[in-house]
Amino acid sequence: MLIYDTLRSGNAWKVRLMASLLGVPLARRTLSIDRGDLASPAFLAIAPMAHVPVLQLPDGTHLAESMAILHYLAQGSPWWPRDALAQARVLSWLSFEQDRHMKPLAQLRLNLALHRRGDPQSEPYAGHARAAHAALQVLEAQLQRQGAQGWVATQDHPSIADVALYPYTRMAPMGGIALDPYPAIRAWLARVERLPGYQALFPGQPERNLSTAEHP
Ligand SMILES: N[C@@H](CCC(=O)N[C@@H](CS)C(=O)NCC(=O)O)C(=O)O
Repeated sequence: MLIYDTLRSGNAWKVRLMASLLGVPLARRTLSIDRGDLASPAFLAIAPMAHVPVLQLPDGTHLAESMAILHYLAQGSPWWPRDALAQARVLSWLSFEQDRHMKPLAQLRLNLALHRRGDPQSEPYAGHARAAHAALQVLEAQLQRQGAQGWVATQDHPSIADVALYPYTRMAPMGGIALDPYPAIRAWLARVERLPGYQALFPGQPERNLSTAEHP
């Protein structure tokens, strides 16, 4: 299979991380938003939503949206529980990630760190920071409830909810959101990073997870 991504997309990082944790080989076609690749007719033909990540499936068709792709990749593995209620709990946290967690954290990182534009004290960035901290407080409380051995939505084995929530939580400091007030989150990030098959944003270079350097 092949993933269409961009160099720094956190949503695409979820997919590469999932594939690596599952031991599924994934080829990579890295596009550039600045070059206009995501608006090109060729990309829109396979990705009507005009966003990465997009996964090319073995039959040559394509699948968009990180949550859908994680769900597809994890079928038949312990990352997607068998029990219907356990599945529903995972879906709750995927929904939280898309609705309340990813957007403020992604906007802060994109504008303040990657594009170096915007005043963190002014709107909309101050509002994004409030929303980001509110989301991290929810995640912190959940991880504390789950206990030191538990995961975001499951107990015995991590799920696609952990994969979905990892990248933008990990990169939160890039957008000025320090993780010091969130001890359970910091312990959970470290546990994810110790999982066999863990893959950094730049494979093999975990020290660059928060880097803004331009070179690939
Ligand atoms: N809900 C989507 C969000 C995908 C998304 O926002 N992708 C960004 C990169 S991280 C993108 O393609 N942006 C293109 C643009 O802004 O033009 C998902 O979870 O996959």
